[in-house]
Amino acid sequence: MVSATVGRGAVLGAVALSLLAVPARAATGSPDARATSAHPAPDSRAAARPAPDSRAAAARPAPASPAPALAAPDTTGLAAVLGSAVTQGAPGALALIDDHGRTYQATRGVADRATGRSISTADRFRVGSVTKSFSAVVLLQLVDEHRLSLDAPVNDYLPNLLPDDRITVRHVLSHRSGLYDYSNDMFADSVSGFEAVRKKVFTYRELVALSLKKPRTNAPGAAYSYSNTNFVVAGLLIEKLTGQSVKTAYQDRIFKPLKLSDTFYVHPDMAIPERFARGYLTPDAAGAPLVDATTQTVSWAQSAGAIISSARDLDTFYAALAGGKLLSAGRLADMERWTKVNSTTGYGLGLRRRDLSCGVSVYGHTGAVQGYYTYAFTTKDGGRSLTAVVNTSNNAKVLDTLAATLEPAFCGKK
Ligand code: REY
Repeated sequence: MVSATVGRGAVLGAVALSLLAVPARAATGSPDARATSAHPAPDSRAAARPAPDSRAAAARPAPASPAPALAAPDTTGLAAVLGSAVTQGAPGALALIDDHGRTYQATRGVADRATGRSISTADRFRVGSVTKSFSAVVLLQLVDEHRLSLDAPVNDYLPNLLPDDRITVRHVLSHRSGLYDYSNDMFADSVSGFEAVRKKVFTYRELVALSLKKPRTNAPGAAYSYSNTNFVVAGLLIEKLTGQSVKTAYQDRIFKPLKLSDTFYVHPDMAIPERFARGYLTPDAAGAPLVDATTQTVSWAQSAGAIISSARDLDTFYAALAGGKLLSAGRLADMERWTKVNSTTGYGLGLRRRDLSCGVSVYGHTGAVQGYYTYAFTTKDGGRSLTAVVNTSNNAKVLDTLAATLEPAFCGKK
């Protein structure tokens, strides 16, 4: 189903409406859902955003070179991509675009295989490594507050934590530390690996110790090598510098100021607060039944991947970040200094950049945690955001398909 509506407050209403009224239109490939929406109120986003505080007022980045004009989202194309994900084995798929306060949504399949409840864009889910953007924002706020220096060694703040004093905070946040990703070994067999940690509670230092059993992947700063260990170190830094849990830091610095009412950090609790899509891990053995992975501590990831959120909240988060509401212009520029990952992808500090076929680049993160894949990206100015989610993981075809939501969302019809 596809639908569009205007203004943040109307989203939930539109979900209910789309469940009742839209499937036939979506299924028959009838005209783009935008045609049915009311006139967009240009300032509806502004009304729904948190009131600017002093940080925000000081923080708006200087306007960069104008971004290319965006084509209207292709909601029919977006819904077709979600349909492919379901055909490839995802129980359900959802996408929510916020374009300057006007929302477009598409859903396919179910949130719960037992009850058959249709998935909804209002459903909460585990965001996986999208959490890394939240952790980076907290640390960059601490840089703004002169409590942390990006080019200082991690060991200056956490004496003797790492075996190499040359590893800096910037190396860690850009995945250039060379710290081995302990999760590679943990999930070598996907289902038994998951079941072994589903209920476990790790300390950050235990996770770092797992990483340090293996040689570093590169000298500090020498290469990009994605590793959850880096964002476990980020969690340790947050707790050391703030004297608070990461939960409190996320809440006080991001969730509450942005009024992210669907966003939680419940570690080590195992449940997702209502209401949520159940997540199903795809076993490695072809044809084996999906494993309901919804309930877990996510202690293996914590500050690298344990946040729970919704599409609306992730759209709001990245729009606020890109719009200068969370960081000073200088720190946002630090976050957007790119290490090349491949020809169309860069990694900043807890932030990915994807270059699309239409010349538009988008900024956000991807997430993979047992049962859920997430894509959450926004434009340079935060004007248009997309969150797309499937409630399965360990399915490479579905992950590739989910990546294909970016083109219809930001480039429009082909
Ligand atoms: C962890 C394994 C992937 C997921 C990971 N996720 O590092 C971080 C991220 C937090 O980038 C698991 N894969 C799956 C396997 C592969 O078990 N054998 O797909 O559910 O979001």
